[in-house]
Amino acid sequence: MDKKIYFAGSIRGGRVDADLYQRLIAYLQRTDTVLTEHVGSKELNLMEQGRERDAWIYDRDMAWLRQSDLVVAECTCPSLGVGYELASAERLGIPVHIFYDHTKTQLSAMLTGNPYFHIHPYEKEEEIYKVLEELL
Ligand code: 6K6
Repeated sequence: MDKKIYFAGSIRGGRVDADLYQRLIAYLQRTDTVLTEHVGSKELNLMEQGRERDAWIYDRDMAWLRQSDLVVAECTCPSLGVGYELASAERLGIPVHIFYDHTKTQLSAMLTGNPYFHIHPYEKEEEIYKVLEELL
């Protein structure tokens, strides 16, 4: 209840699951604060925006990550940025819960092989909400 949650999902890695991110973020927002609401937005500019603008995004996101109580990541669509965020959260000691649809993807061994991460493979979206319900 009233945790600060850093939701991580693919942006430049591909937006095929953007609608799912939006539903998960809306679910989390019923009880908690999602710092990265924009990850579910349809309006995001996916293009590289130059080192300076991207540095602004990086600095802001890392500041949010440092403030967060919990990271929730949807990793069905692989993303370098999400991988970086997960490793950063581990370094900062922030708990990380990773969800992925195991009928669509094989998660990297760098995540499944690391006992730090709480890994939740799912087949149906409803399964994610059940885990989140218990978590929050
Ligand atoms: C919106 C406003 C200004 O710039 C944008 C678009 N870009 C991003 N905005 C916010 N967060 C981003 C942006 N690009 C990547 N991220 C962070 O990295 C998010 O927190 C995602 O979890 C993750 C996605 O990484 P990629 O490698 O798939 O882009």
